[in-house]
Amino acid sequence: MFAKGTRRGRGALIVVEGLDRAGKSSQCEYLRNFLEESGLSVKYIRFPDRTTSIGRLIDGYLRGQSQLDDHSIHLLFSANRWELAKSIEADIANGINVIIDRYSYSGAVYSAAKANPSLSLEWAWTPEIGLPQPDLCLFLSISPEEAAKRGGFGGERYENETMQSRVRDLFKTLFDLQRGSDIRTVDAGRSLEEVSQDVSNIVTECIARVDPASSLGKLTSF
Ligand code: Z5A
Ligand code: MG
Repeated sequence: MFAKGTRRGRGALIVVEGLDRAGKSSQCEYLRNFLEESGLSVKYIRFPDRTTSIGRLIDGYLRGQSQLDDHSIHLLFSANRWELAKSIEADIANGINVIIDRYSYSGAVYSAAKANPSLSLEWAWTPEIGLPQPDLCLFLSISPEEAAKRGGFGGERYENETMQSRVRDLFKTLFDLQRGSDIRTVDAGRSLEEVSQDVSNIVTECIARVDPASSLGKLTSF
């Protein structure tokens, strides 16, 4: 917990990642409330941000209403992050803690999971280089069996067994390549309360550790 009004300097950038139905959005909402109740300023962003003009193109693609080349849609997902990058940096500099629901890690692995020979993980990561680097990435890990208990796949593109199993492997590969990043795996197959207890503990540690005078890093190449 944080004493009200005692923190000065920059906020922390916290990313929540994971497979389909791992509970990312539920945990982001919980975390937002937890930090607000602790007296901290918080903003919650989710990617894709379907409200911008780029986001609307992505939304149409995910719903199967439009067809796009794999590279084109990949670059739109990345552009959707770049269009918010400056405002994320400004919020962090102004002392706001920013929670992001899916980020560059999802961006790279979902596109690479298509197994398109000209869209490798490295190619997919390249447009992410230079975006704000999270102070913490929480990976909510869930088995396919536990995820299935939370309801069947929805109607959106990528919501099928083959994609999800490739995505699981690629997250591992990508995280192994992230030198110097704080990536923490949380067992998300437990109750909402158990998962949120771990999430709030890890985030509390992260916020306490971030040097208020430091500047936010940038994502780098492998
Ligand atoms: N995508 C991409 O390709 N490239 C990119 O750059 C980005 C994304 C950013 C849409 O993402 C797709 O875009 C996604 C990746 C791709 N494709 N797939 N698959 P999205 O984030 O908009 O998708 P979503 O539908 O919001 O999220 P989600 O991943 O499917 O769900 P979630 O946020 O992880 O879970 P939730 O909504 O919090 O919970 C799901 C259900 O489980 C819900 O009924 C909860 O009440 C329940 N739940 C949650 N936690 C628990 C626990 N602990 N116990 C029991 N039940 C629980
Ligand atoms: Mg979600």
